[in-house]
Amino acid sequence: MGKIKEPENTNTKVEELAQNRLDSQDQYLTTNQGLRVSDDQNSLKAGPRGATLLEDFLLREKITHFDHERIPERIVHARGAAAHGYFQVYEGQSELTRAHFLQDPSVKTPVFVRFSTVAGSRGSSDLARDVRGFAVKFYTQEGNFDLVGNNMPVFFIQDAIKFPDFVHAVKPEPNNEIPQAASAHDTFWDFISITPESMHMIMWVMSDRAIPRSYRMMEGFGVHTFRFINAEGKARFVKFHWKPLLGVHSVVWDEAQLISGRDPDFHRRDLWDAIEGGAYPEWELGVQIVEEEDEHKFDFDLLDSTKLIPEELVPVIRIGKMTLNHNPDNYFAETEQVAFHLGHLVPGLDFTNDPLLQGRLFSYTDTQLSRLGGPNFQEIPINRPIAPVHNGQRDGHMRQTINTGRTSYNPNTLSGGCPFQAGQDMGGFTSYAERIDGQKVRARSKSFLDHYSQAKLFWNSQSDHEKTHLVKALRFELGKVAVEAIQQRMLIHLAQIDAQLASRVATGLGMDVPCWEGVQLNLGVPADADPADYQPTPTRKDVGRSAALSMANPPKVGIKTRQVAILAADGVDATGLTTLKEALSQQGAIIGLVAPHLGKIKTSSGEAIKVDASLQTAASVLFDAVYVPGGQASVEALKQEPDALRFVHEAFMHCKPLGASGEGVSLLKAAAHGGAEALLSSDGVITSENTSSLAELVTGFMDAMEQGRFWSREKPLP
Ligand code: HDD
Repeated sequence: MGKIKEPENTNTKVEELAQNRLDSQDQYLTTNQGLRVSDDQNSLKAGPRGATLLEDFLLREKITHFDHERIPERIVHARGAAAHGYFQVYEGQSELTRAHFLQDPSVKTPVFVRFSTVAGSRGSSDLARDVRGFAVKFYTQEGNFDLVGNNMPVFFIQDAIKFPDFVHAVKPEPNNEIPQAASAHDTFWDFISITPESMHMIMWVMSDRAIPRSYRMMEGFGVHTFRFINAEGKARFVKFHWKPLLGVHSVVWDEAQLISGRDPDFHRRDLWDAIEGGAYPEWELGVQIVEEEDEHKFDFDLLDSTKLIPEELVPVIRIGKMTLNHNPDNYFAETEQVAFHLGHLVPGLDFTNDPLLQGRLFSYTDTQLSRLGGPNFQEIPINRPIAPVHNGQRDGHMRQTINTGRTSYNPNTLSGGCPFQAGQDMGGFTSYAERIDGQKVRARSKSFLDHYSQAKLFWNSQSDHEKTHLVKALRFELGKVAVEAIQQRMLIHLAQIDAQLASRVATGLGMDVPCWEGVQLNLGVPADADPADYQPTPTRKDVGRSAALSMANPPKVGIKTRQVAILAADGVDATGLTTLKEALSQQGAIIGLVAPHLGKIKTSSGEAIKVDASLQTAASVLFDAVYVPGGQASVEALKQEPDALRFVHEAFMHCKPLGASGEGVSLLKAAAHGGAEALLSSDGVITSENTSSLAELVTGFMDAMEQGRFWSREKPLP
């Protein structure tokens, strides 16, 4: 992949990290003490065949360090990939907030962004059906601000005290540690089936949002309601959104499962390659603003993280743009050691009383203490703010800073009172003076009890194919559940969301939808509470639709970075291939020439061209579209390859654009399972046996690529 644009070196954080980089090119091998090593291949022995000597400090240092290379993986979000970049606001937001990084459009605030899956281990597949983490660290001039969000705007639970239960339920089951990175098992659905507050999130996780095409093509959400506070002290509620400029795209479940085998690093590789190739991913930062006096005007509670604010009620205003333009130098040093925390905040922002948010405020620093080994994790280069750090905190494991002077307390006179406290006018953080007056209770607000209306809103807002995918996902997940009572309870919940949804899922399970009457749902009501106070309220009648919740109509943004497989063998039509490659490259698409073997193939004009992948190393699931150029010998050779026929068939099944010219059309016919004519007349299959109209054909193929997928090919699902 060639560079489209030179990487911009505009990132002050990346520059700051330079002092910690180490390049060993043209250097001697040394110990950690700087001693040059003469033999790194043999340990010190009593004779060439004798025992190894305890004295061998070279051996011991090397092995000791190796023995301690691993740190605990994150308890959730263990698998991730990250990149550096910058954020710029479009225009000053002083009316909304006094946050410095949101004032001046000329300021480029460095960011480090880590994307992740939630349930799987560090080595699990990128393509698990799961929520994706979307954590952004802004290195602002006022200190670090971490926006630790997901690619879904709501969450499974309303109160942080349920988080360990939720995570234990979704993680591999503790007796046999099965299954890895999957929610399709009994403990997850057992928990969910008695946790009605999860139903809205379940709709999102069973939708294709849970299997993104790329990290670059996901939305991000801060989830909670936060506060913006301006210089006059006026506060407003705010919800944060990230809108990808490439639109929101997903793969289909069958494809996701195949990718997990073919390339478990699919998302990680995609992000890396895009940045290396200069196709920098971009997101706009959007905000939904609610005036404090409007807090109670919604039929849901702004403090409830299982609810979103429909964009039709409060529009998303796009206030700035984030660009990722620099890959990390070292995965462990940066991506693994980065520590995010909602409590990393800057003036102009503040929390709300969302009970999920409040609990998170405890968890994130706490977890770093064991994950990164002590209280000095903020000194690790990737976590260091670019703003100066001065305080009386001292010592602890692995302290790096050499604090000078006698005082590490405040107030003091010996250091003239330094470091000084900063008032608000000097950039000091002050908490929003929210009035709080309440009895100490363990309770859930009744305003949190409508668990089904927004789940229905999501279902209503999906297009037909999205609904079908959601039904299929539930059939898959619940189909993997062994205990029938769990499946029944889930069907009861689904029926509260939509009768058709429940009956379609039930058909797949070979069950009937049980009626609610007489079924005892244990909803986890506290021991001495009145169960009546915890019953979900019925789904609202007036639930409409919200276009923003569907992925069906992504913006037309061209085909830049879209991957095209060209299937060819010796004798491929030289003119056809050149026309296609030139047109695709001009639009920024990435081409992979896939042939029966690696090395080179000869075109019809005798030119030897390099093959990018063989039919053994590639698969259609790693591409967005497939094209078969003409050339009698080439196509005849491909027809003899079952892998080539599968390549085409799979791409067709996954509703991807297929193109073929000249003799290439006959490969498509040979690969058709449901009849050649049906395949050729399907949407998104662009073919012409007549090579004189090649340019037109290629344009049609690229239009199809821009459209993405052709869902009309899917078999209707009862
Ligand atoms: Fe969390 C990591 C996002 C609820 C406790 N969380 C973590 C990461 C993301 C989120 C993106 C990975 C950060 C990284 O890349 O290093 N978490 C969320 C969102 C939530 C949420 C959007 C709900 C709105 N989380 C949540 C709760 C708790 C935690 C309720 C605990 C009470 N989360 C953690 C953690 C993790 C974490 C255990 C594991 C690794 C880490 O923090 O650094 O503290």
